[in-house]
This record gives sequence, C-alpha cells and structure tokens, in this order.
Amino acid sequence: MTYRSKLLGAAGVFALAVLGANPAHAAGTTAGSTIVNTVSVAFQVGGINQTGTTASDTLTVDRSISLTVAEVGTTTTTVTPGSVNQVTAFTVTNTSNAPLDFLLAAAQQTGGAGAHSNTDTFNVSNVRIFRDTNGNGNFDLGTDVQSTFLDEIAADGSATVFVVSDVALGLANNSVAAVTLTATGREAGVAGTQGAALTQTAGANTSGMDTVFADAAGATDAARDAAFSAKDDYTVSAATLTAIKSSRVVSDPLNGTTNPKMIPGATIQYCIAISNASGSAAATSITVNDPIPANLIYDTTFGVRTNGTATIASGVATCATDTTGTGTMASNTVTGTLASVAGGETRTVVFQATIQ
Ligand SMILES: [Ca+2]
Ligand SMILES: [Ca+2]
Ligand SMILES: [Ca+2]
Ligand SMILES: [Ca+2]
Repeated sequence: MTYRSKLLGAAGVFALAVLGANPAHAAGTTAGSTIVNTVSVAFQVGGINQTGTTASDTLTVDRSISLTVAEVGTTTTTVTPGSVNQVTAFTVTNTSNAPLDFLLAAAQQTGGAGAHSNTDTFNVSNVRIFRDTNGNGNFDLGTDVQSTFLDEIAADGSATVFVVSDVALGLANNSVAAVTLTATGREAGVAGTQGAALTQTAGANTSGMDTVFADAAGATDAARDAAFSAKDDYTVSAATLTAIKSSRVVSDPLNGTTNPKMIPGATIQYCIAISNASGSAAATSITVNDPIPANLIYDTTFGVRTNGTATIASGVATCATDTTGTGTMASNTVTGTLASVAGGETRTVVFQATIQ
C-alpha cells in the first residue's frame, strides 16, 4: 500500500464515522457530511496477479435550505369583541438537511382573502409571537416565551409558534382579521442567539459545504427565498342587540278597555323588546333600566314582567304578557334582567303606568 492510499484509507474510515453519526433526513444526507468512495483495480501480467491500485473520491454534501409553515388545525379562531390574548397557532418545520434558526414575523393585511374562504375586514392589536416553550401544543401565558426567533431547530425538527393578539370592542359579528406568520431560515449560530442571515453560494460548486435555497412559495413568500409563510385568521362572534320600546293604551277612566284613549288616568303598557340578530353570539346578563317620567305613575299591581316574547311589525313591538320572569322597581326606575338572548331571538321587559 502506498503512502497516498494509506492516507485515503484513513480518510475513508473517518468519513464512515461521520455518516454513521449523521443519518439521512427527509431532505437527504446531512449537510457537511463527506462521502468517500474508493475504486480498486486488479490486474495480471503474464497470467500472474500483480499488486493492484486504488483511487478515491471525497465530496462534501451541500446544504439544502428548506422549511414549511402551516396553520395548526383547519378552522378560524373565534373571538369575542374586547377579548385579549387570542391565539392562532402554526407549525414551523425545518425540512433542510442542516440545523437552522428561524426568524419569525407576524403580519396583518387590509382586505383580501383570509385563510378560510373569508375576507379580512379588521386588524387585531398587540400582536405578539410566542414559542410553545413547554411543547404541549397549547398557549400558556406566563410559561410559553415571547420570541422573535426559533433557536437551533434540527433537520426534520419542528416547533409550534403562537401568534397572540387582542380584539377591540364594538366589532361586528363575523368580522375577520387575517394574520400571516413568516419564518425565515438563519444560520444556527450558537444556542440561545439568533444566527446570521443565510446566503446562497454564488457561482460554481465548491469543495466545501455550499448553500442552496430549496424552499417553496408559501402564502406571501417566493420560492427559493429561505422563507415560508402561512395564514390563519380570527373571526368575531358578537351579539348584535337592538331595543324597541313601544306603548299601547290598555284602558282609560271613561271608555274602560273599549277604544281607550291616552287621557289622564289612562293605563299605558310599555313593551321593551330586546332582539339579537340572527347568526349572532348569545348575549347574556342583559340589564334593561327604564326611569319612569314624572307624569307617569308606575303600576305596582302589574309589576315588571320579563323574558316574554314579542312580535315586531313596522318598528312597533307588541309584547306577549305571559312572561316567566319578574323585574324590579326601585328609585323610580324599572329594571328587568334577561339571562340570555340567543341569536335570532327576542325577549321582553313589560310594565304599566298611569298618566297623571
Ligand atoms: Ca386586517
Ligand atoms: Ca405551551
Ligand atoms: Ca442559534
Ligand atoms: Ca419560500
């Protein structure tokens, strides 16, 4: 064996050791691995076997940069107006053949398609990004750490990222806020610190570990830009309450209940109809307060009746008086409480008074 072939033989042993410690991933053999193969040549002279010769080739596997970002689940995040720390979740997967850091950025949009066959109509506020630090797949405020990058994600490794936002009061039912999470591959660098930006190797293949961007185009990024993005969205589930207050004369001192008129001494019935628009979230703990004007005397016998139904025609509500709940009269104010009014439902507060 010549000095050169001994040297190659030693290199071959070393290469096998490297490959043994770095098995192939979904993206192929680990970047930076060396692949050595050796050819041996046997021959005869005059029919007698001669000492053969060998030759080897060593190559370095280059780095193929690729990643995906995907919404966790397939549905929008339903939110209530005025709620805080509302979560959309994403999975960032390193499909490269090397460990990487990933810069994270969340963006909103003004109009345009959301993630679930819907259209963006508003922006959330206080948008933050958290890593699923304890790896349980759930957002845990106070445990999961707010961060602008993922650190040291191994080849084939993935991490859950939460985009967390607040939702303003007063938003209409079915309002949509779309958010896009973009992850951009970075050098792994050192643990705990975001690595430097990646660059592709320009020009011809080198003998060292070159870098090639191999990622696809996501929601808002291009192919082969070392980035990938995905959308998710928030959809508002709001109650849309309207109140109609109507009055009718029940009786007067002269006509009784037959064609009564609103003369002094007449009894008036007030119908307050609280309606929640069809498709809205249920409204709960509804309190109706109605101060009695000075020229009316509250009818203590009739009392305050709540939770009945009403028919509404041409903006006038007519309450049924077979109600199941009772309200109160205190400090000259009628108060009725409704436990819940579902979407598409109308509930009432009814009381009577006499004209002075
Ligand atoms: Ca928006
Ligand atoms: Ca968690
Ligand atoms: Ca790092
Ligand atoms: Ca891309």
